[in-house]
Amino acid sequence: MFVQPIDYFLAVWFILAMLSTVYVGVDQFRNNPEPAVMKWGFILVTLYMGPIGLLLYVLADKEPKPGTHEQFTKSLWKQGVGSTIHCVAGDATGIILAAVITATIGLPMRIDLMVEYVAGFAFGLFIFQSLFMKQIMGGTYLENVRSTFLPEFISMNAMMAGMGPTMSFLMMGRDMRAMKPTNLLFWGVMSLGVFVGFVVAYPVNVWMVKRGLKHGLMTERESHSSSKKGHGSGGHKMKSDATVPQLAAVASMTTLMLLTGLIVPGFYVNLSLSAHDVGEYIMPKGMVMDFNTPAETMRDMSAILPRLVSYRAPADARGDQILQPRVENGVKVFDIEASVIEWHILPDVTVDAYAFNRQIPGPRLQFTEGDHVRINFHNSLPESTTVHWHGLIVPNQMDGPAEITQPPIPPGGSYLYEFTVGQSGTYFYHTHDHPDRQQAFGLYGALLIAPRDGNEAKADLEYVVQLQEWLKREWLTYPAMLMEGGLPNYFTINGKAYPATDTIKMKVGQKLKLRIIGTNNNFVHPMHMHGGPFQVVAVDGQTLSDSARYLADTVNVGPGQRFDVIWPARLPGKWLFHCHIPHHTTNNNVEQQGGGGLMLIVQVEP
Ligand SMILES: [Cu+2]
Repeated sequence: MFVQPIDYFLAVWFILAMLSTVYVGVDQFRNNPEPAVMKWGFILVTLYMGPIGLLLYVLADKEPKPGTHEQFTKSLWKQGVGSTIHCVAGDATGIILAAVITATIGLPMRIDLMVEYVAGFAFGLFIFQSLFMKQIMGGTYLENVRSTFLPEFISMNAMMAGMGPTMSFLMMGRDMRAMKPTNLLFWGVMSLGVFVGFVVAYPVNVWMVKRGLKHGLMTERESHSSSKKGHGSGGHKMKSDATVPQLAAVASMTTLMLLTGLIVPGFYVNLSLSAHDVGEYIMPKGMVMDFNTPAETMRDMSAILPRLVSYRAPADARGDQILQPRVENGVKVFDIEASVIEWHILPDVTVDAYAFNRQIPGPRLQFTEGDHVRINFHNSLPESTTVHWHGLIVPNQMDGPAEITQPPIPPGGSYLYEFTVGQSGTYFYHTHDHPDRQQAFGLYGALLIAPRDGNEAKADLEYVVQLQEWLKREWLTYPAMLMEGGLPNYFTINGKAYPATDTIKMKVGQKLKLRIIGTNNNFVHPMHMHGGPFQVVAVDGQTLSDSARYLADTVNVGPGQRFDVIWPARLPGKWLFHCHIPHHTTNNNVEQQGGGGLMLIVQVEP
């Protein structure tokens, strides 16, 4: 619930709205001599507009001293407030009820708006104007419907001309929790919408009061009159002096305003979507969303909802932990589960992530060439997924691409991957269902296969490097991707950004083997070594022949690529291994202790 700053603001706002409403309600029934319909009008509007409703009540309606209500409420601006309150109370109640119902059953926004207009108009006309005013105005119910139709039409049009676009732009905006009545933000948008509607409807209400088309504030006292209703500012029976051309012009103008307010937002946001389509998505700032951006696009780029996190990893937790198999009838069996976790990429920076076995990167799978392996996979994510064994020759139905070789594994579902390992070298595994979203959230892990004959380039130490890009902003984690609004601001080696990355310790004369894996989604990272060149000994799991090996101090590691390199420690000191795109060695553009992101230190002792 409380995942954005606005949520805290709204909580305070609605507490104030409740207190304001209680005050207005108590004061209306204890001290204010006006008809019950106006009392309820102010109570409802204060509920919707909070302290602003209270302000209007105190400034325009609450008599300063007993017996002064008639005099106090006489001026036109206050009468206009009364007239608008009356209209807004009825219309907004209808609109809000309709909005809750249409959101719950999942109608598209543009249908929502029409239903809301009809409901608001009906509620205002048939209940607040005709029914509640009948006692005051006299006459039959039908006569009241007829006589209040035009003023209600004009006022409702203006009200919805303000409230409609407020709802369209904010509900279909960046934070689409506003689409669902179960979120505070929905009620915040309703409140703001009522306020904007009030402001837009106020001028025509002032005009209609002035021309005798509508009542403003009225006074109703019981003491002097035997007939309970009777006198107030100007009497309750009205005679309008508005001309037909004037009425036609005002009615046409407000109709035009209404149509503009309903149609124009559709040039900018997709009003064909419903609360069921996009109800809880929060989109990254800067993302391009237009009138035909599909719900699938929004789902793909939306943040992980923090309430979906099922496990918070300790700040010092490390990923890439070796997963020990159990052996069943000679088959190595590995259990892997995907779930939503919170992960520290720095001591004071967390990301919400999709993780294999609650770690980033996922657990290291170690096979030996010739092994028969079974991976018992369970999906505890809120969306479907699969696992792909990158670079391995496996039976096609074990390969992992969702929809292509297997149905996506639904939330709560499981899948058995089973194959014989015929290769050796450096590989990795990752999701193959919406990988632009899921792999960006952390679904990847190293897969290292030892050759049966032991014939591979050897070194004194080995270290696996898995690259990743993250977008963490405004307390939320979005999938980093090369789309507007999706660019990453954090970068990790093995789930940690420098200075939280490992320091590799070795001695002069020792050789270090780095297995660098492009587990990231977006960039080719030129991984560079200080302190002299390394020898590239394997590419994409394929060991190079002696004559094919080469010296370099930088390898361009693209997504999906693997490089095994051997670096001899020549001189003592702290030697850096880092990406050579300098932005990738910052943490949200900040350098900490000389860098950030894709950087680690190789500490060489004499
Ligand atoms: Cu880079």
